[in-house]
Amino acid sequence: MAGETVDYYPMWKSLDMDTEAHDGLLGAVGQMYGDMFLTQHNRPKSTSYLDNFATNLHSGRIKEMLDAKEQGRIKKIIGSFCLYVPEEIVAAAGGVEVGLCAGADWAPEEVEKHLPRNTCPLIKGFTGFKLGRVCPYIESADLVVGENTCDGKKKGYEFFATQKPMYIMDVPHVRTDETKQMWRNEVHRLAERIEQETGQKITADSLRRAIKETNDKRRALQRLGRVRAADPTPISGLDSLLITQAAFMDDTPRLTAAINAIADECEQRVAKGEGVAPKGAKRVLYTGTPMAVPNWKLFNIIEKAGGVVVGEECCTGSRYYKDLVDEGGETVDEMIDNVADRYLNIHCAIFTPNQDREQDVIGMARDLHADGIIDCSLSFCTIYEMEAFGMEAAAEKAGFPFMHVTTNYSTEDAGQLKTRIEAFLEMI
Ligand code: BJ8
Repeated sequence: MAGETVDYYPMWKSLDMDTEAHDGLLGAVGQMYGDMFLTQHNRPKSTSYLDNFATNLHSGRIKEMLDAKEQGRIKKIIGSFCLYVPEEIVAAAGGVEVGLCAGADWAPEEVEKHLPRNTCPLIKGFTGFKLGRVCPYIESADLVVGENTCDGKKKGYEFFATQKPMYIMDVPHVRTDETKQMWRNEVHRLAERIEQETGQKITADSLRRAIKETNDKRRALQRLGRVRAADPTPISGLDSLLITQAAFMDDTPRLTAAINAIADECEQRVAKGEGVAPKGAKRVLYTGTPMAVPNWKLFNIIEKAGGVVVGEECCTGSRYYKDLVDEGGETVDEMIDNVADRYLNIHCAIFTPNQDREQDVIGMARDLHADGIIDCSLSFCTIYEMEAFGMEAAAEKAGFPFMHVTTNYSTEDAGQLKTRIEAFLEMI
């Protein structure tokens, strides 16, 4: 995946990365990308943007951000691992927020010197990427904003903070008038911390612009989400997943334009009855834990087995784009409150009760004409594993066949998953 014309090694070395290990990572991910994405048939032509994005993920995109920082066009790079960290606030203070590497296993022996073996792969993943020095996003981040969401992350960040400068947000776990106010205060505190980091004050203009730009990205994703209701569906789940994954890493206005171009092409394909899978292919709604790059395993198995993923209710899916920030505020304080209110409505399993997530899933399954629901938890993610029972009952009540899967980042269970998914697709 390294760029062809520019030598990125000096940049990676300047970030103190282990370039030899990183070469191994890029080789493996490049191979996986080729096997999973480039073997798909009838992709919309405009998805070539995604191939380019993937090629530049650890090279051109990092250089672009570092160059922008050197030239003063962005002040700081702020890393995060969670949907509750508002990118509008970071952008309004002159920074850029990026999602950090967490989608693969790396340096497990090193990780297990600091974290229990039975820890969620996402948490072990980011710890390993840091200890192995193979993630240019982590290495180029000036500050990492964590959050007290699940117990694993909360405690995992205590070790991560020994490796990188961190700031932790306190996310409520229930929704009441009190916690709404507490969360608003928390987002105001984040704004102050980011201003301090970037040395740039958030103004009404800069925040209004950041809200509008991010809303435009979410609007483009909503548009793309809607075209997937068609049968045949114009774009694969794999490509759609990658587009949402890109939303955490790519330049916002450029990505928004690319998503709109993909949505344009998809709308034309729908009008012509063209699809990525044949009409009548079994339609799956995904729900569960997020899938960070390069965790494409499950979608690849579903789609190679002849199914098509038509929507994803997760943080690398609809939860990222379904709600917009109210664009109506006048003062910085009002706008920060609007940002906070939008983020408090993310239906993550850390909240209790969390029936709203069930309603989201059933609503999406209906709107997107899903034939069945696959709910997936990363191993040792207690909260999503717990919610799987209620989700199954909700799916049953609404008449949707349902399957729960627990998996991790290894390929060891790929054969078993394939067998189960083929049987599920057969049955629905
Ligand atoms: S808003 S889903 S990104 S917390 S899979 S690390 S929950 S043990 S990632 Fe998440 Fe924010 Fe919620 Fe979304 Fe813990 Fe579960 Fe691991 Fe998870």
